[in-house]
Parts: sequence; structure tokens; C-alpha cells
Amino acid sequence: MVEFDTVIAGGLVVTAGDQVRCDVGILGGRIAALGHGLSGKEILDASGKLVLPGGIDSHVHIAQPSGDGIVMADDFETGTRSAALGGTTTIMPFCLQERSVPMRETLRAYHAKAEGECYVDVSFHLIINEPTEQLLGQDLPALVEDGYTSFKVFMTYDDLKLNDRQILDVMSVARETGALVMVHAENYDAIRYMTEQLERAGHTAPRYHATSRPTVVEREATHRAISLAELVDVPVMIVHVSNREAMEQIRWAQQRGLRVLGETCTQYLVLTEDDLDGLGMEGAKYVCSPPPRDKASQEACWEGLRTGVFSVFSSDHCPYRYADEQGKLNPKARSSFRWVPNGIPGIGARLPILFSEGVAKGRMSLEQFVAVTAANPAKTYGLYPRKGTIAVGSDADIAIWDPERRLTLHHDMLQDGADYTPYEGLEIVGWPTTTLVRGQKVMEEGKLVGRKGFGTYLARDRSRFAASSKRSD
Ligand code: DUC
Ligand code: ZN
Ligand code: ZN
Repeated sequence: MVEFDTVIAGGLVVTAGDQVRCDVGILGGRIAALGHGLSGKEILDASGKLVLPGGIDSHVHIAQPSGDGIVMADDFETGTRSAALGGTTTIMPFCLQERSVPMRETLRAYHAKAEGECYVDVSFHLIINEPTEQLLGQDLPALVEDGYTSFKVFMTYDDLKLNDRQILDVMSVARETGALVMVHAENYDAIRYMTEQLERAGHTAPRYHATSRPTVVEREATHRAISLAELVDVPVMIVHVSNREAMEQIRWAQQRGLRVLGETCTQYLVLTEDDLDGLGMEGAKYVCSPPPRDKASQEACWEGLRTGVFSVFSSDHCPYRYADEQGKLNPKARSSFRWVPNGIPGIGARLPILFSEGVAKGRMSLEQFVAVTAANPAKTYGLYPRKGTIAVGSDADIAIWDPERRLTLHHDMLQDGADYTPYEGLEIVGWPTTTLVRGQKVMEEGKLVGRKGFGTYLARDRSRFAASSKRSD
């Protein structure tokens, strides 16, 4: 009889398609058997527990340069540490193109920052902010071949936005190479217009961040991004969708047979713009883009997740410290919401919040939870079936969950590099008790037990959605 390195015994094993009570046998970092009465050098008793694929957080920002004097709160050590504590085994941060620097050089710098630091596995998307001929014609096609198979483009922000023509050019490269384009869809000019109006009227507190980017600016840009993708005949992923109108643009496109994918995030399920309304600068803790909206928008995002309009659920972890001159309270931030860095932490809290608010409250099934947090991100970004499922041959990336555990969320449980969580005090039902990356324990009962540097870089295949057939005309 085979003796496995580790056997996870007696748990309810859940994938995106099924639930089955069985043991999981792990050998050499991979899942080697599903069965009963498996024998192993180490037995992890999972009776009464759920055995789920480790989470894949396919949208996070780690150690990303953020402009004058602003520093992101997480490096690869702290970001992957928090991921592991929250049941996530793979993260996908962005490598931001630096103007006038070859993309490969910037990537080398990101790899150097991650090397030897990670507790969980890591792969990179690229952010394109200067689509030069060299980049489009030479660098991107070669990078896609090398496993950087997804690019993000921004329709807003002074330093990042591409115009429609530039987006078309990037999409065209994606069409030729089989890469997947991710879009931050907000209308730059409309936001500037609103921001200037608000500032002129003296409305500069953090809460006006939400006023400056109402749903219409997101809906319009979402529609435009979809239209540009339709023109080029390329699939597109609309990331961090916050509200019904944008969700319905995606649903409309999907119903027309377009290959349009959608992502929503933790903040759009449990925060509202009222959270930006705290005393003094407290609201800065919740400033992210798009901003959290209202209760009806939360319901729309749940609907999008339940019905498959959103196939991916991410944290959009983009952490800045609050009480810090290099973070939310930088010297200019008090003069206007415009200077509050956009982004909130959430890499560790993502899975427990979706489990608690989604599965425990009966809004989604366990299979749906696994689909949007692990299987679909893996399929979307070219990691499936190596990651995102529990199947023979897949990496043994597994989170064992206690579905009954009740606790109140506090920042100190998350161990990221920020000094707060926007989800402080949330009552949670269900918590991961053990996280395994390629068969190695990285978290046990809320304690980090993994080895820094065990997390490895993952080159990716093309997205199975992007690689499919092109229109023939
Ligand atoms: N977009 C992101 O994807 N993350 C944080 C900030 C932003 O605008
Ligand atoms: Zn974005
Ligand atoms: Zn983001």
C-alpha cells in the first residue's frame, strides 16, 4: 500500500463541481490519490471540516510604486504571510510598467523583490501604461510566450490612463498573442470634472472621493471597454465591479455571446460609501476605486456572483498604512480626497468574509465559493488544473476550514503590513484552520508555520477564455 507524505483524512472535499467525503493523499507536493483509508506519514484529521482548494487571489498589489512619497504597506513577505493566514495559496500581483524602462527590466526588479520572500505561490500580471511600438511589437509577444499572459489597462488616473486608441492597440496584441486584457473601467475626464467641481465647492473630505466617481462613470467606461473589445474581437475581463449598472453591462455583453468576464471584490459586498464618512480623516481608510456604493449595489454584486456574471472574486488588496505620512495620512491628503491613495487591504480577509457572508448566510453554495475564489481564477489566468482544484495531479494547495468557527475579525489576525483592516469588527462564521502550499503546511490554527521563500513564481499558460477561437471575419 502506498504511504503518502500527508493524508488529509475524513473531511468533506469540495471542488467547483462537487462535494465528496474522502481522504486526500499527498505525495511530492501533489495530490496523488482521493480515496478511503489512505495511509500517510502524517495524518491531518479533517473530520467535521471542509477540505477546499487553496484560494487564488488573482488581483492584488504588492510593493507597487505608488507615486510621490507614498509607499505600499506590503512587501512580498507580509503580503503572502497574510494570504496564507486567510487560506490563500496563490496570489497574482501586478508588475507596473515604468515609463522609458524596458518591461523586462521592471519585471526583473519585481522578481528580485519576491525572490526568497514568499510564503505562497506568486504570478504576475503586467500593467501597461506606455504602449510603445517596442512594447507592443516586441516585448509583449515575447513576454506572453514566457508566461506573463495577462495585462491590465487603466481608463483613469493621471499616470496610468490609456486613451481608447491605446487600449485598442493593447487589445490587438492580446488578440494576436492569446493574452487576456483586464480593464480598470472608470471615465478619467468625468472624474476630473467632478473632482474640480467638488474642490471648488470646498468639498474635500474623504467621503467626496465616492461623490467624485459615481456609478455612471464606471458604467460608461465598462460599456466602452466592452465595445472596444468587441471591435477587436478579443475577450476582456472587467475588474473590481462595484454596482448594478456596470454588472448589467457585462451581463448584456455575455448574453450577446461576447467573451466578457467580470470580477467583484470583498469591499463591494460589505462596505458602503457611508464608511467613507468617518470622523476627521477616518474615511480615508475606505478610499478605493471604484468606491464602495450602497446596499442595493451590494445586492447587485451578490447577484452577479450567484448568477455567474462575475466569475472571479478577488480582494484587490492595495494596502496603505492609515496613520502614516507615506500612506493615507500623507501631508496632502488633508487638503483633498484627491490625494488620499486609492486602495485598501484585504488579502487575508477575502476568503473568510466571502465564506461567512456568502456560504454561511446561504447566499451561495460551497461549490460556487470554490469556483469564484479558486477554480475560475485558475482557469481565467492559465493555472488550471495545476491550481484551483482538488484532483489527482494538481498541486496540493489546500485550505482546511472549520465551517462552524465564529469570531470577530480584528486586524491583528491578518498580519499584513497595514495598520488597520476596513473590516474590523465584522462577525465571521467559518475560518481556515490549516493552509497547505504544495503539500507543506504554511498556516496552522492562525499561526504561520511555513518557510519564507517556499512560495515560488508561476509562469502561466494562456487563459482558456482568451485562447479560444477568433472571429473569422
Ligand atoms: N485599481 C486597482 O485595481 N487597485 C487599487 C486602486 C485602483 O484604482
Ligand atoms: Zn483598478
Ligand atoms: Zn487593483
